[in-house]
Amino acid sequence: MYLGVIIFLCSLHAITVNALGNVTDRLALLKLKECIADDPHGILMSTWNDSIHFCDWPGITCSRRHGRVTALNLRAYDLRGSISPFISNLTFLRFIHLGNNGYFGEIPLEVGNLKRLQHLNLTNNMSSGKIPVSLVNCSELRSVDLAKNRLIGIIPLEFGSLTKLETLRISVNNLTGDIPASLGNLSSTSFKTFSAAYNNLMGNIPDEIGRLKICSFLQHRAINFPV
Ligand SMILES: *[C@@H]1O[C@H](CO)[C@@H](O)[C@H](O)[C@H]1NC(C)=O
Ligand SMILES: *[C@@H]1O[C@H](CO)[C@@H](O)[C@H](O)[C@H]1NC(C)=O
Ligand SMILES: *[C@@H]1O[C@H](CO)[C@@H](O)[C@H](O)[C@H]1NC(C)=O
Ligand SMILES: *[C@@H]1O[C@H](CO)[C@@H](O)[C@H](O)[C@H]1NC(C)=O
Ligand SMILES: *[C@@H]1O[C@H](CO)[C@@H](O)[C@H](O)[C@H]1NC(C)=O
Ligand SMILES: *[C@@H]1O[C@H](CO)[C@@H](O)[C@H](O)[C@H]1NC(C)=O
Ligand SMILES: *[C@@H]1O[C@H](CO)[C@@H](O)[C@H](O)[C@H]1NC(C)=O
Ligand SMILES: CC(=O)N[C@H]1CO[C@H](CO)[C@@H](O)[C@@H]1O
Repeated sequence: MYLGVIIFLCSLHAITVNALGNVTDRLALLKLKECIADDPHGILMSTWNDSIHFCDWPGITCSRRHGRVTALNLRAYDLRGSISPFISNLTFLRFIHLGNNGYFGEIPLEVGNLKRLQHLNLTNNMSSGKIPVSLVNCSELRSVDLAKNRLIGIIPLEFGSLTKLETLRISVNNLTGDIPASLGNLSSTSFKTFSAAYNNLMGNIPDEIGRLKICSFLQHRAINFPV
């Protein structure tokens, strides 16, 4: 009798989570669409509508189990607009690829709420402002590619605590300051690729980073490789 009640409550809970979750996901995607000012190929404007389920919209992948959005892949759609902070409501998101578009404005700090995020690729856009420190809360991150944008400020030293990070590409931006020594702590984990060329970085390259297999500092000012 007790067991039956528990099973009933659990399945009720699962249904509620899904019912609320998929409604939140749909709303978040519509908010992302609202922030697109120009969609020259009409990809979002003419296909992201309720005639088909959002899991079947171009660029969207959902998990079979929960019917929640796990990947957002809008690469090279020539979209121009900003990234809505509502992106953080896609709580099952593991993969974001918005590369080769015209995204401008700041990367919303709310992205830091995406606890399952593993890959973030915003390469070749016009994102400005600072790299949000909140990304350190995405502890599952494997790759972060912010290359070819207009980012300013420093490389957050907190990135040294992203223990699953394999790739960090921040080349071709307008970043300043030092390459944080804390990144050296990653070299003993799975960290393999670090690319920071074409910025306004200064100072020494920490020994540990200099020993990484793939490492690019081309055009790094005041290069001072450790011997
Ligand atoms: C959300 O999930 C519930 C329960 O599985 C389902 O009845 C409903 O149609 C779904 N709504 C959307 C927009 O997917
Ligand atoms: C809604 O999207 C479908 C494809 O997903 C498209 O064929 C249809 O024309 C769209 N409807 C409107 C009103 O844009
Ligand atoms: C979704 O995201 C927005 C912006 O970050 C936030 O204001 C809102 O409370 C979030 N939650 C839901 C359920 O929409
Ligand atoms: C990380 O998340 C915690 C808990 O939600 C929050 O208090 C903290 O401010 C976040 N850190 C950053 C750098 O945003
Ligand atoms: C990001 O996307 C670009 C373009 O699709 C690709 O060349 C690059 O390898 C990606 N970055 C990572 C870290 O996967
Ligand atoms: C980069 O920043 C410097 C110093 O703030 C500024 O003088 C320069 O114009 C910027 N370059 C680009 C390409 O934004
Ligand atoms: C590296 O990690 C250790 C142990 O967590 C910590 O004490 C140390 O301060 C870190 N080094 C840097 C440069 O952040
Ligand atoms: C389509 C578009 O505007 N892409 C831009 C993305 O950002 C890079 C770097 O800022 C530009 O070179 C691209 O033209």
